[in-house]
Amino acid sequence: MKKQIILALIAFLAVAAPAGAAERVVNIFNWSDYIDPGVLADFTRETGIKVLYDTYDSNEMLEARMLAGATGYDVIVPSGPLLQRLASAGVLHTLDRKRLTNATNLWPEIDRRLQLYDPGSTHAVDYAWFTTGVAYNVAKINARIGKPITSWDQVLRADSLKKFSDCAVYMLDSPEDMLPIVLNYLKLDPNSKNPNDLRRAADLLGGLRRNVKKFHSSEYINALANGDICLAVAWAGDALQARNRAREAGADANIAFVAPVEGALISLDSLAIPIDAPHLDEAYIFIDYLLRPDVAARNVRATNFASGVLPARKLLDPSIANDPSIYPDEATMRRLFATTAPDQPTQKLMTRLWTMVKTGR
Ligand code: N2P
Repeated sequence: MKKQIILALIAFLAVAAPAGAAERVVNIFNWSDYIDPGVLADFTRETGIKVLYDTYDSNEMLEARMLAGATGYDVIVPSGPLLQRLASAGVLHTLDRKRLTNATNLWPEIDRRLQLYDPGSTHAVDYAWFTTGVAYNVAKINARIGKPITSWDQVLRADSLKKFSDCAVYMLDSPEDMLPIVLNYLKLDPNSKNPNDLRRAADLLGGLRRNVKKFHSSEYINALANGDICLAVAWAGDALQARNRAREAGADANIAFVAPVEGALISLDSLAIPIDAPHLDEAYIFIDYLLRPDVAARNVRATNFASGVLPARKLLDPSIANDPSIYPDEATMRRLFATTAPDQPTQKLMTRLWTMVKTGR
């Protein structure tokens, strides 16, 4: 009898033990087209931690999830203004930098810029940074206006934009990108929270609606690469991904990206941990892995977004490390502007204006 119990116990343990040694996982919620998939596979190979990976293409999507609570996510990637809102709402874990041994690789200048949103860098580290400009099909634009895109004037004036509507234009579905760009174009403060300024910017964009095929923040990569559209207001790395996809497919679409002369928005996306992250240890291990220079360099190669990890740059081919669309030169740097989070009433106004821009109502 005793022997039977012991045998049963052994059998039970043999079955239960592997399940009991709970599989380690980390739940990641990141922007689409924002990582080298090989990095995720290697992370699991090296650490034994399985990655569950979900994507989004707007801060609004991430914010809605976060405000609904209990996301189950361990690492999220908010842009600056959303980082600012989430940190002040108290829904982010306070980082223990001692647990991020690779944080010493962070680029001091980029870290400083991130502190505009997260004073003291207590809730986040930079993942990537980039400008928002114009991506276009060189041949199709040249056929229509006989020159390249250099100025926002060519995109934000209805009579100019109209010249491209037959080959199709996309704009980002992102009020936090589009409104500041237009404010700057109108020679207003790009960071203005003045309702009248915001209304003027929205009116201008609303006036362009009939020449915009779609407001969307991720489809333009393939649409440009396939030649389905000829121009998009675009995030730098995504524009270059479109260029590379076209090249790899042997398509004749030659895609260029420009940060226009009037100046462009600089944005930073950060790595943060929700306060109720179910796998805190794994979240730290994952973030620390992304801060490894070789890993960060792989992500730059795959995404064409500059990394906040400074030594990664030295590991890149000069064609990437010295591409001013990825790592802007000094002159471009001076023409870049950043924005901060609007307060809640202003955010509401921006959301309402954005619906009007897209629908006319
Ligand atoms: C990646 C887009 C990330 C830039 N496709 C917007 N935060």
